[in-house]
Amino acid sequence: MSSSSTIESVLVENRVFPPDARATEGARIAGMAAYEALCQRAASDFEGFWADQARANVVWSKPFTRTLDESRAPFYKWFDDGELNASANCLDKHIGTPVENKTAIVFEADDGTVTSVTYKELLARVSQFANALKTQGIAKGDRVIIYMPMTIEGVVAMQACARIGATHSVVFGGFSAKALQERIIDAGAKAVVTANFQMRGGKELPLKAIVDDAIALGGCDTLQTVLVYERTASAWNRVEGRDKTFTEVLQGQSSECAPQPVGAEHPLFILYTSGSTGKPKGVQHATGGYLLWAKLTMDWTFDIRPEDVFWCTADIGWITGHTYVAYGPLAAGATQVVFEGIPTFPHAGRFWQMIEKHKVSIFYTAPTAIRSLIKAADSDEKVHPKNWDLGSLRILGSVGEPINPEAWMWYHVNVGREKCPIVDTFWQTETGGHVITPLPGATPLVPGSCTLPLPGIMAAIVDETGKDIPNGSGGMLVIKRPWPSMIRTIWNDPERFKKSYFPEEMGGTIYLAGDGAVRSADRGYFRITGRIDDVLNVSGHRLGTMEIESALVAKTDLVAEAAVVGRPDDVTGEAVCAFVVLKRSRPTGEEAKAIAAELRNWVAKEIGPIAKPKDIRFGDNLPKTRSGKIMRRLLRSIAKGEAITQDTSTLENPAILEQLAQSN
Ligand code: 6R9
Repeated sequence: MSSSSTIESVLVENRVFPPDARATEGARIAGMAAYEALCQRAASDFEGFWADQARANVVWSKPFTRTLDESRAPFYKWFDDGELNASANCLDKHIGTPVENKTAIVFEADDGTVTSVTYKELLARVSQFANALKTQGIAKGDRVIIYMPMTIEGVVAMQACARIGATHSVVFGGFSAKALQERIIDAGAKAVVTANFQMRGGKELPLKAIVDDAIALGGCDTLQTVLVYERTASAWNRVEGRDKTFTEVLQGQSSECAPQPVGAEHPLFILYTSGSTGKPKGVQHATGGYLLWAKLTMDWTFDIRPEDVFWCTADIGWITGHTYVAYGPLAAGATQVVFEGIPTFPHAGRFWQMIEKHKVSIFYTAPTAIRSLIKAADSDEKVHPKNWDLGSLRILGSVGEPINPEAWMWYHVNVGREKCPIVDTFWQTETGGHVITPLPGATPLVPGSCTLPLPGIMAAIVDETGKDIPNGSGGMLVIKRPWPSMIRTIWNDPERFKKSYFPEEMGGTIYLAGDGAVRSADRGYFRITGRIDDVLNVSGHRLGTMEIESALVAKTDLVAEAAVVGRPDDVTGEAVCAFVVLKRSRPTGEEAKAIAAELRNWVAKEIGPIAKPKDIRFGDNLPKTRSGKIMRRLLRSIAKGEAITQDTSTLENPAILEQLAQSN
């Protein structure tokens, strides 16, 4: 089978792929009985189970005596009288072991240039940068924004913050000045670490200039320093007194820096993610539980072995790049590939070429990337994975959104050559790491299903009142007991934390994931059906519909009202569709196209290019109920091109539906 079109479409998925001998042999969790034994242990001695894991997987500078504190639930605390340092757990731990001279990171730049560092070298670089941060007045508890491209330096900056106990907040390099400014202010950041430019797809894109724009928007009162990594030789504008280059601050710094021990609950990082209101949430993670999870899931989900070459394609600006680039692989002592560029440059066979070149054995990417590479391979044989030797691969992973069975099968056949288990890992920024996922040496796989919860994760599907729903019927995904790497709070907003994740109607202590799910009648396997709130998933990136609406109406000279919904898209999973009412009359034809283009660019400027609406439709108004609520379910049908079959009797202005369906 060479193309996606030859793979039959499946309505009801009943293919099962049991783990083969290659995956089971020597696996940490070999076979379902081993998995069930762990689940059993967690169920019968929950705290004892986690205490054992935390002792076995984390190096504590001061051992903990309390495992779980539920006295202020849902503000759970884990291992809270213990002390550790996350960077020491990723680097120092390996010194004096065979890992110290092992390659930690193989970095492939956008243009194909390869550089690498050993664990020992990485420790020296992190320590030097940590000393530089200290010289700049950054201390334990301070917040540092990292706005960096995918580089070794980006990982170094994160690790260096962890080393001195500063809390980092990485902002994805595709976010706009406005989004960056909001995060600098909300986090109360003292420093921004950035690069002059980033290289993507052969293009040099500014980063430092966007930092300048963000600061110029005002309000960044806590900010004192901007540290600039000179990624390229191109000139950039320096603000005297505030901006310093890496070379300047690293000059003369010692490559030794004792790791600062912090309490287990000390905030390791804040990562902003979209929620169901216009304002992104600063998801706060604790050092101890998070680090445990990063290490443990490398062992459990990827069954990582000393000879593996691990490659997670996610950017460090997302949670996947935190747990499975900046922390997990290092805590596991693995060799990993870090890639600066994009999957389609200089050609859409780049991923396959890199797997061959670096002998990658564990490859972890997103369904949207797979789907776009299927499309590319279908139209150009030369970039099909069959052109490369992918024999080094042992395990494949998927993350970020549901993977459709067709894409799963293509990945399995053409990339995994029918030999590699695919771990379809369900998790979220808030969960810190995998929570529902197959185990490569144990779980029989079903395409499109993330299968079963990890041991100790009490996942369930319930109705609005928290009552369990039987297998075979859809409901809301929850996790009934806390787990070590869960979100601790929303930075600066504990009330929103409680409201968003721990609904009163369910008792106030059960974690609500925000996704719909269904368990299969036969195996009890979970299948995620998508978000149940106003969050879209475009190419695996979370976008709040409210965020995009706020951005649109912020164009006050033009836009009166806007409603944003998602519609299914072959490549990106979901696409953003905006319905807009202008302050002037409804445009048509060329004029509508020009205004739509203007609005797209505006959204890119306000949030980032990833949030640009794919469709913009103009109406004289929007479908509303008599009480003035926008009827989004109707807009969703229109966006999909479906006939309206829903009840429209509560609609104030039914004629608008026709207009919106026609306009484009
Ligand atoms: C890790 C990450 C979280 C949302 C989540 C869900 C979707 C992630 C998935 C998946 C189905 C999977 N999601 N993994 N849906 N199957 N394997 O992506 O975090 O950016 O916070 O997004 O992504 O909808 O709620 P984040």
